[in-house]
Amino acid sequence: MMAIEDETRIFEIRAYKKAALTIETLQEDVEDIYAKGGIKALMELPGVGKSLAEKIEEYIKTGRMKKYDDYKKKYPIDLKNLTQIQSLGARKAFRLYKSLGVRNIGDLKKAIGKKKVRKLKGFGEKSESELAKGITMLESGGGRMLLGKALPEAEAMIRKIKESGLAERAEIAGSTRRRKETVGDLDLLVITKSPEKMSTFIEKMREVEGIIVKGQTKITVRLRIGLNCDVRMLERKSFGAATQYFIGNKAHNVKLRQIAIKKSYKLNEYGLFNKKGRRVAGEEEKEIYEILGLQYMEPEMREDRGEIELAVQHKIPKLVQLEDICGDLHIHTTYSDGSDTMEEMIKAAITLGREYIGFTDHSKSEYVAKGMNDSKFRKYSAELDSLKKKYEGRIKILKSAETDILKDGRLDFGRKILEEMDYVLATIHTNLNMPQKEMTDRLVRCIESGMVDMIAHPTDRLINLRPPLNLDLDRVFQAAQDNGVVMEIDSFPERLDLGDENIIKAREYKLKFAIDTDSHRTTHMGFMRYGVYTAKRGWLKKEDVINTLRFGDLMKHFAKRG
Ligand code: DGT
Ligand code: CA
Ligand code: CA
Repeated sequence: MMAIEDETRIFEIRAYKKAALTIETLQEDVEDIYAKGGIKALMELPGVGKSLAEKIEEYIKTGRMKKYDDYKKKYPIDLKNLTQIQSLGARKAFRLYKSLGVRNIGDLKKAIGKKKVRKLKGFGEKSESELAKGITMLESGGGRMLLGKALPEAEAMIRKIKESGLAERAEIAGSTRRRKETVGDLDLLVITKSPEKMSTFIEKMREVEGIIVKGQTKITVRLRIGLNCDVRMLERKSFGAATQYFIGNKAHNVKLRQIAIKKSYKLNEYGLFNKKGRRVAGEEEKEIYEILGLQYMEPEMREDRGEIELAVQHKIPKLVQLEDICGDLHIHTTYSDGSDTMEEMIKAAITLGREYIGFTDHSKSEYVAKGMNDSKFRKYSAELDSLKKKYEGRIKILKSAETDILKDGRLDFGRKILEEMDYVLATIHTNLNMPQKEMTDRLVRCIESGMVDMIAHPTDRLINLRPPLNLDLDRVFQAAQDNGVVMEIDSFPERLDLGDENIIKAREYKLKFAIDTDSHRTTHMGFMRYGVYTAKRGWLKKEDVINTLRFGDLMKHFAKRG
């Protein structure tokens, strides 16, 4: 709202954003910090000065913030939801409000239906249809939340439940445990001797907005982040069976139960029972698979995509793990649209124990991301060279750039610059609406050029926001196999690209993958785990992923390609 009112207050706006980010990424709840140290403790937080600390205090004390309320009165627009629509920023939303009275997505749909938006200055027919597409995408998300948002919430709740002293054990189940890219609701399982007290504890958790249903051993609540959460309270002797059942998915469970029946057992969420009705397993999940003669598999595989058949033959692959990852090959800095410097990113990578880090700021065509022209690349390159020396022995630094693939499949940088790079990362960022044949030709031509090593987020989709590029992926993967070009698994929670289903498709080809974070600030480096989860859901092994290679072997891989 500040931006709508006066663009020139950029520094003030930035201060708010910075403070918001600090609070969002705190290890401790800001209310606890305030309770312990008052306004002084707030002012010690990075980016929080006196005036912001006072506003935070006002909010903690009263649940309101006058400045915000005043703005809200002045601009009664549901900016939060409207700006979720791809291609709609705050200023544009304000123009829609001023000229058409659009306050929310419903109003916007009506205005589009009456073809009013296209008549506005600066909008036109094309942007009207873009907005309509954006709304459809948003709504087809069906209220499913990104794993990157749901999982940290579930983990925080589990931590608090454990700390309550009321639980012997607490675990995440459901799609969140299977690490599906989006989740419909959270499922938590708790062993407790006092379900009633546990229920009351859950009700009072700060994360909880209200109760939906409350039974003796199950409570369903609405979370403030906009998600439902089922918490089931169990006894120790059936915890494993419940874990197996509620991790799911449903189709996997149905198959497992059929196997149990064939072997004269009965399987349900309470345990595995023999013909006489005696419980033969139930406390641990692993026992159930074992007694049924199946090899155990991690939850990421349990989607009924052939894993049970493999488990019968004891041929479950050994999946790649987060600990196998040695480095990160997709990193942005202040040289393009990142918000931290090279050196800040390097230090963060060292803290995470990475053996190497590859820098990939944008090239010039990506002007929205402040991409580098040739002369800026020279500076970037020189700074990388000096940092390589400075950090010798602590971390290996690789030089690259996220180079735009132009409409005709050529790259945005010339040969001379490309040759300076340790590897070339390329991607499509512009002209996203080409028909399938042209789009595929464009990417395949690039892959066949011999100039690239890796394609970043190959489909360019944004989950719930933007559909994937219209590509014939079989042709893309075939070309990648023939030319030894690596496909990226981008770990950014909104991207996860390639996603699990496309990885499964890609596995039919002899391809290598790289799991990268695409970090735009130091805190993004922790997203690596989401890429690994996605790779596991695609059944990838360590050998399939090039950044599990130690630095020397990785360099040999790139050197072989010339
Ligand atoms: P979601 O919430 O849509 O992201 O997906 P899930 O997998 O978390 O599904 P949810 O929350 O409805 O149920 C959690 C698990 O409980 C599910 O993965 C498998 C199990 N489950 C639920 N309903 C049934 C059922 O009717 N039969 C069987 N065998 N299992 C079920
Ligand atoms: Ca669920
Ligand atoms: Ca559920």
